[in-house]
Amino acid sequence: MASLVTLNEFILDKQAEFPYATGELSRLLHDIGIAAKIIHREVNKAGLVNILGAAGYQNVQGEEQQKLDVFADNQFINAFLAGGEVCAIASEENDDILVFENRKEAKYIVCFDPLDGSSNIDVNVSIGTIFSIYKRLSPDCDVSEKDFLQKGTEQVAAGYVIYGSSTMLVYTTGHGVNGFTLDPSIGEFCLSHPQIKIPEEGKIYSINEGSFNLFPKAIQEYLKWVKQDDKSTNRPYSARYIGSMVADLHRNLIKGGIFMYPATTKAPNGKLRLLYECNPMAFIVEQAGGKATTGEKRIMEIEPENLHQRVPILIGSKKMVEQVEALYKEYAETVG
Ligand code: AHM
Ligand code: MG
Repeated sequence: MASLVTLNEFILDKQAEFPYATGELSRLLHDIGIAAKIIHREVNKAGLVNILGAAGYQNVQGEEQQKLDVFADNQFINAFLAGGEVCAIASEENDDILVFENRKEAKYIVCFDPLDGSSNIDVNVSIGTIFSIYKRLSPDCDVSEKDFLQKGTEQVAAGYVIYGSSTMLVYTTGHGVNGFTLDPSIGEFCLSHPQIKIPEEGKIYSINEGSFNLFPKAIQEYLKWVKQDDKSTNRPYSARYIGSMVADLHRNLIKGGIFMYPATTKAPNGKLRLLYECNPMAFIVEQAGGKATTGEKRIMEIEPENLHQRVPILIGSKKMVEQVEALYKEYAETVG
């Protein structure tokens, strides 16, 4: 029987491949693994304890915060505070960046969504954590919001944790994507999905189709196309959408597919946040061989303007994303 490789062993092995590595990023990834295990524990007993439901106040986007959102946010902040490699964080749950005291020498900043898809908590559907790690820009001065407004191409590492039928941590440092499944009996994330590659093509499309009438023409035409019957192109495709980006994307990463949260006439920038939802997922999917775009521009090349900025996103199997991009181009030319 092949021996188990734990997340920590894997991180240390990778660090050893880089003779000048200081171990700071390794320690930071290790801290994220610890926070993820604590959140896993709470998510799993969420139905048992009085933790379900709203915390009674709203976050910066005017959405109601769930108790578990607050709990998860605090776990990550505590893990970074204890670790010492992070000088500041930005999170979906906090209006402004949080600068840690006495961490001026720390190299890294982290953007994260502590519990994405939180409207699914009360109904026992998979939820996730998303994180994105950058080097601070200003080593000698105080860290500021500017340090967070870096393009996705500058990410040092990114990943997500999915709290599903099992809990998994998937991450990249720009050398491929690896997935680790939590074995609760030993409390360790174990390498279960080495070098994940997203199939070039798939037959799953994931989108909130209830908004069909509000979508751009390119998306509407694609949605009509996927439903047609045509053996040679494997159509009709399968619709799969549970409203948890991490879970919807994780499935498509493994099986092949496209996830779309486009602009709508009501929300011209879409819904999902560039810094802590789209960029990290784009980094992972590109590292697995897929693509992520707004329809017109590569997600990771967008110059961020503010912390909670939203962008439209089409992400997944390369050929599927390229087909929708071609439709965007076609309809832009028709209008232009
Ligand atoms: P959240 O960050 O408030 O949880 O919202 C993000 C979630 C994503 O996980 C998911 O893809 C999307 O919202 C679903 O939105 P909709 O209900 O509009 O389809
Ligand atoms: Mg979110």
